This record gives sequence, C-alpha cells and structure tokens, in this order.
Amino acid sequence: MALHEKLLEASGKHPKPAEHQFQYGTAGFRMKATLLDPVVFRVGLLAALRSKRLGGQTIGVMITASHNPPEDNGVKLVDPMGEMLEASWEAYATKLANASSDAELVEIYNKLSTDLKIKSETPARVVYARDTRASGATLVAALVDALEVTGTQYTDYKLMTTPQLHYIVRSVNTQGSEAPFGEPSETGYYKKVGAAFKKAMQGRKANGSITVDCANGVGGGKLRELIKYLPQASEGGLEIKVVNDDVLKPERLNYQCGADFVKTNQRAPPSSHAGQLARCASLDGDADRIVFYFIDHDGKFVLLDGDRIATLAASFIGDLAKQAGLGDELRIGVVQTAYANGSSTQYISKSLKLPVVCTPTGVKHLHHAATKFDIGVYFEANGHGTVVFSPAALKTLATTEPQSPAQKTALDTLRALTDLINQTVGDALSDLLLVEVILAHKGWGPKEWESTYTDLPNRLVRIEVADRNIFKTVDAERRLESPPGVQDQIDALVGKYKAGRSFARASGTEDAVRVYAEAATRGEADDLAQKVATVVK
Ligand code: NG1
Ligand code: ZN
Repeated sequence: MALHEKLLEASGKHPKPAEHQFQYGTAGFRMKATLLDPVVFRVGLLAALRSKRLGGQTIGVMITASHNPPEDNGVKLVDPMGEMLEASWEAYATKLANASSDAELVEIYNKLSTDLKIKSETPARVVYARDTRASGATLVAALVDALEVTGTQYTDYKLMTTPQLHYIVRSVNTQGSEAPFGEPSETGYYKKVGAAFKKAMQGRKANGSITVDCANGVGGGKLRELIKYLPQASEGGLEIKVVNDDVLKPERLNYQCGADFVKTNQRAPPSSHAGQLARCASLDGDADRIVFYFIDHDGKFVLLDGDRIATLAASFIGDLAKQAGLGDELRIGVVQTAYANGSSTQYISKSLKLPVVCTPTGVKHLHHAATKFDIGVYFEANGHGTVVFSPAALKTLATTEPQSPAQKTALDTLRALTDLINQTVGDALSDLLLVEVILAHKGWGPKEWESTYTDLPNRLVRIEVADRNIFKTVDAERRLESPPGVQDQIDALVGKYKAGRSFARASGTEDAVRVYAEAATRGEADDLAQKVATVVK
C-alpha cells in the first residue's frame, strides 16, 4: 500500500469531531481528553515530519495537561535540544489538527512534506512519555498509530515528568557528541541530578527538612526515586517529606493541592499541617513548576513564588561568579514577564545590580531571551523557570584555572550547578534542589529568603469578554494598543495609586482576559484591579 493510502486508513480510526477548532498554543494542545484522540494522532504525524526535516534527530512528544483538572489532557512537541517546538511549526500543528477529513489531512501532510523538502528516505525518530492521567494510555495508542504508519522509530518512556522527557530528548540527540547532556534514561537523569546536588552542597549539611506537595501527579513517584540518589537524611542529607503523591485516585490530581492551587489561592493546600517556619513546596501535575511557602510566626501564609526563586538564584550565581574571579566575564541577567512583582524587578536591578528583561507570557519567550546572556535566569511568577548557561559560559567555567582555594570552591559550585539545573526547561525537581543548595550555602531559612524584599500587594482577575481577540498588546504585553482608548483609561487609573501598576491581556490558554494590578496596599491593589476590570469589560 502506498503511504497516502496507509495514512488515509490510519486516520480513519481517529476521526476529528466536525465542530471543533484546535490551536497549538503556549502549552501545545490542551483540552478535554475525550476530544484529543485525533489531535494526538496528527501531532504524531507532525513529529515524524519534524524529525525527518532535522535529518532524523529525535523529537519528543509529551502527553500531559499539567495543572489542569484530571479530565483534561494535552500534547506538546519537544525539539532536539530539549527546547519547545520551533514557533513556525506551531502553525503546521494547528493546520494538521484542523483538517476536516482524512483526505484533507493526507493532502496537508503531503503538501508539508513537499514544501519542507522532506526526503522520504530520511529516518524519523521519536521518544514519548505521559503523566499519570487515566486518559494517557489510549492517547499513546493514537500516537503510536501515527508513528507506525510513518515508519518512525520510537521509544516509549512511559510515565515521566515533562522536564524528564526534555532531558531524555537532549540526551539522545547529544549522545557521542562533544557535549553529551546525560545518559538517555530515567536513571541517567537521577544520577546526573543526584551527583550534581552532592557536589553543589560542597560538604554542607542540609538544613532540616522540606515537605513537598506533589499535586497527586507524576512528580510524586519520581521525587521518591530521586531521593534514592541523594545523600540520605540519616547521614546528614536533606530530609524530603513527600506528600500528595496519590496517583491511584484520578480525581485527586491537582485537586486542592499543587503549585497552581497555592499560587492562585495564596494559601497552603488544606491537607498541609506544616508548623511555623517549616519549609514547604508544591509541584504541579507534570512537575515543571514549583512554588515554596511557609507559615510565619504570626500564622500568616507567605508565598515564595517564581520571582523569589529567580532573585535567589540570580543573587547566588552572581556572588559565585564574582568569587570565582569571573564577575566581569560572565554577563548574568534575569528574564521575567509583566506578572513579576514590581518589588522583585526593583530588587534585581537596584540591589543585585543585574539587568532585567521583560518578555510576553509563555516560557518559550523567556527561554529565548535568557539565552542572550552568558547566564540567563528566567522564571514566570507561577514557578516555571530555569537557568541557562551559554556555550561560551560553559567553556569559561570548564577552562578557568582557579587562583585561590576560595576561587576553586566557587568555580566547583558553579560547575555543579550547570549539571544540577535542567537547562532545557523549568524542572520542579531540579529547581527544588537548586533552592535547597542555595539556602544551605547562605545558611538561610524561608524567613531570611523572604526578607530580601517586600512584595507589593497584587491582584489577578479573570474576566470573560465577548471576544478576547480584540485585545492586542505591545511592550511585552504591558500596554494595550487595541481596543482604542482603553490603555489611556488604564493609565489614568494607575496614576491615582501609589506604586500602582496594572495591565490587561488576553489569556493564551483560556477564553478570557486577565487583569493584573499591584499597588502600595492590599486595598489599593484590589481597588485598582477591579476598576481596570470594569474598563476592560
Ligand atoms: P495565560 O493563560 O496566557 O495567562 C498561563 C499562565 C502563564 C503560562 C501559561 C502556560 C499566568 C498569569 N499565566 O498563561 O504564566 O504558564 O499559562 O501554561 O499565570
Ligand atoms: Zn506543568
């Protein structure tokens, strides 16, 4: 049978519901799992094309809906170096997903192959994994149908966190190269991270324990596995208490727990019994986000979100670079979005004296901007982020000869960090250990971490509008250019509040507009948000 006949037949088993329009957004395709079967099949076809286009390099497919409810699922592609799918290909994904018939799908597939000059004899290679959602297994079957029909070589990595799959993709593609990323296996991941953690601690004892809420998602089992590769608590190692790691009751996933719950509700999961000043953290459903928090002396909940992780990491890495004698050589910068608390931005530029860049929402924008620095630290306020080291910075770190014991210690620590940090994408497990390393070096508890600056009170509101597409932004989403006149009204309102800042933008993942406001006091922040919301409605 010719390929187009085989494609027609295979596609016939994964029919697309007529009424649905799909879009590959900031988080790939994400929706009710019941709608996703044809989408995953078609993403499988695109993964094969992408791999062939890149000369047979391995492409990753991750099936997850992250912090969404259990009945949702999603699918996204991972490029060879572990990055998100190249932006121009998102449109191809959308096109394939929306083909209205099997015949149209085959037509689009063939046209893409021709336009992209894909040679049929080039091999295609794909690796894939999924989170713990009940719908994952059947969606994998749809993916495999696409990989089989296109003659793709594939490996099933079964249950993994999203960042673990990113790690695998880069490891597979760099095997045998000058810069191998790691062993392309789950154990390889634990060995790399575990060894780097030990080195980065530089013989320091961990400071007590941390309780990690795993959102009842895939991160729980993986964290338990990772702990086996860390110095044991009985021998002075960090004690990690794993909670909310039930993956057997599907309805518990992300329910009243997890990073999104904590960040959105600004409170600990109801199941938490942490005492005052005890370190706590929450992962999201696929363990690519993490936020920290604690209960203060007065019983008040204190959130240490992505902005806090970014400032902590930037200050630590900046100090190490100076101590290693590389302060002038390595350009360190921080990348945030407009949702970063204004106090964190001030702290980075005024106290840490580091450059700060603001990009539109979506990790791919932050990641891209971070690669412009020698060492780029990027985090979304919601806890998704990482640190990237440029090839030149890695070379400098590898070849610098230390001139004193202090320089050597700093250099060794920096080198360990380059392995501890998952540079492909935000990784909750790796970020957890990064924060623990820094707190141990600084001898800090969560209170000292929090005391570096005071967050401005802020409010995020979600507004349903008739058509969110009319909201067009400029200046990294901080200003509206359309609808006309709305920005002037927002400016007039903001001007009335001390330390006021507010912006409105269409969500990329929900059918809504989000309004963010911050001001000197809680009451003013709430008031400003509510007034701007009225303007937008
Ligand atoms: P949207 O829905 O575009 O605001 C949300 C988050 C982003 C990012 C994406 C992708 C906020 C305000 N927005 O985007 O930070 O994580 O989802 O998952 O948290
Ligand atoms: Zn996630």
